[in-house]
Amino acid sequence: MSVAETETPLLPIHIVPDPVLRKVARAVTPADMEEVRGLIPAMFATMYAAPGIGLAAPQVGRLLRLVVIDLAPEKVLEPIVLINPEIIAASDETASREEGCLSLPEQYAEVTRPARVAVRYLDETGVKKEIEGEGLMAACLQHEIDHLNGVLFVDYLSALKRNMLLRKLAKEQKDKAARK
Ligand code: K2U
Ligand code: ZN
Repeated sequence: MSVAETETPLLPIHIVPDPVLRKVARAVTPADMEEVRGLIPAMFATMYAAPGIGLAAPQVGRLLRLVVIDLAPEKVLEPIVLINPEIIAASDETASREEGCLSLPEQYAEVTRPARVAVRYLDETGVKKEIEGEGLMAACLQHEIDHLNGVLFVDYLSALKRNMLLRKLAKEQKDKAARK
């Protein structure tokens, strides 16, 4: 653990139905970069501690188009910072996988998405990058960019399944608060 990591404070992860999770985040501008440089290590520390493999700024209450991803938190760390990410291509072929979300703790459901995506973004130094993802990376890129548009994985479920999952989450959050 570097000094920075030990001193990086964890950020509170907002939980559904917090309205911040349903808002559209605004693009990061050069004026935001000082705040973003502070937010990035705190978001990575928060994501690794959860644990998770992705985290979007709206999940920690900041409506900025900023995402951090690391698919291999337990092996060699491969941290990726995506500023103002946009999907520029998506395959017609789809893939289904069980998804979770740090903002809907302990809730899982199968989600079908394009199997491969290409994403254009700025990295933490403001350099334009492009990344292609398939498998778990494709799902994670789409899941995180959805967060920037106020979209959650439950939105891809039938109304019946979505409402069952949201009711179960609300009950579990209520029971948890009662145990405190
Ligand atoms: O809430 C989040 O955005 C973190 C998500 C990222 C994610 C969801 C579905 C599919 C890919 C990525 C997860 O909760 S991180 C937890 C996790 C860990 C390993 C595999 C899948 C999900
Ligand atoms: Zn999520």
